[in-house]
Amino acid sequence: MKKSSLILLTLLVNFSLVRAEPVLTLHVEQVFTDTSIDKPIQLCFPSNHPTKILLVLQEGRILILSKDGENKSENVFLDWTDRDIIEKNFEEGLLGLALHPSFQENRLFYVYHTMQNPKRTVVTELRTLNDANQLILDQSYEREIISIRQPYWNHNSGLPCFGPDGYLYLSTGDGGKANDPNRFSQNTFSLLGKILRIDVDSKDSPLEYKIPPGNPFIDAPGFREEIWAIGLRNPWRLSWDYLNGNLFCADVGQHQLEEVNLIHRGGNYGWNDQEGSRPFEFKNSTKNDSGTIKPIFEYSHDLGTSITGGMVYQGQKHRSFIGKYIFGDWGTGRCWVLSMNGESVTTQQFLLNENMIPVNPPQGQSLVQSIAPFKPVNFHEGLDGEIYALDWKGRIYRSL
Ligand SMILES: [Ca+2]
Ligand SMILES: [Ca+2]
Repeated sequence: MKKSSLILLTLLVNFSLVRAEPVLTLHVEQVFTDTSIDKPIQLCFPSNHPTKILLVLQEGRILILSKDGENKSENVFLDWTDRDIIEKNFEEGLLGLALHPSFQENRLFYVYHTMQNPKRTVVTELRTLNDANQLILDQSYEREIISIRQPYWNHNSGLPCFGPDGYLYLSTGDGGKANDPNRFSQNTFSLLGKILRIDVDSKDSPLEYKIPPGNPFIDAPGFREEIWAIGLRNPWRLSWDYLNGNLFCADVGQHQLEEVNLIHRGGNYGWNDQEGSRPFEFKNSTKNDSGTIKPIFEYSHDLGTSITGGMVYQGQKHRSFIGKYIFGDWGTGRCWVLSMNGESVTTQQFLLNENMIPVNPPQGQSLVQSIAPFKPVNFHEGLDGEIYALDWKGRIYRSL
């Protein structure tokens, strides 16, 4: 394995916080340097194939990486680059993959992706061939689970995940454009700007899924019953802390604040009446913020411009990270680690970017001009407890 680009990431204590923790360090290296990677979105770690890692590329392909070996010949698992999935390749494309909780037995998995003509986002169920030794897509099988019409090319969100309850959670963006002009996020007839929860193991015809019992708006007039929570803008990356049952959701802000939220059943997360904990600057409703759920953590646009949600580390290898939420900012490359006590953040610590440069822009310089060598798009924990970080610019880092 190549060990070029050995990088040291150092966590600094932010002294403005309640409690200082010992300085933590995490050493990482760039891996899979012999694979051509463009706009990586996600890694997936099938537990029945521990030596293989699936790499989702936004362009419409999924590659199989050999965990420890060389990857000189590209092993393509899925290739949809000939399908009409992308008009603008900034936020459209293949946006997430979730293995079924029983993937080992039923071989099912779910991709979340855009489609064109008409513009929409879709969850498609796929499966692998019945071969315990290999990971091969069954080209004969495909089932469209849900399709959501998209008014604009941006804010499609992505990265669905299964909850500990076995249901599929999906985070959808507000449909796009600035300001959520149609107020989809607060419109309970719309599936845009929401967290959805659906049961993909059953069908309630004509749906290709079932509304799980316990969804908060069953039989509520004026509500789509798929809705689990409302008021999100572009919630990139849902992830579970399985130990505490917390569902983390980062929500990308517009001009002011980037949010980390804990998603509660039936909750309203504010957009587009609030951006973070503040009233939205172009708010056009008279609603006050009572009843909306504030972020557990937020940062303003002097630190970042587009939050990338991460994951709570639940492995054993890097013990000082256990139970902490690791995430970053796509715009500036800055990364954070939050320590939690139940549902509260007790400390935040910064991670320097890969060049050991603090990513605060110089005074008077816009963030667009600032140095952002690392564009975090996802964080993962491997089966072996290693921490992975994906750089949208085509690099994958793994802890040592
Ligand atoms: Ca959209
Ligand atoms: Ca919010």
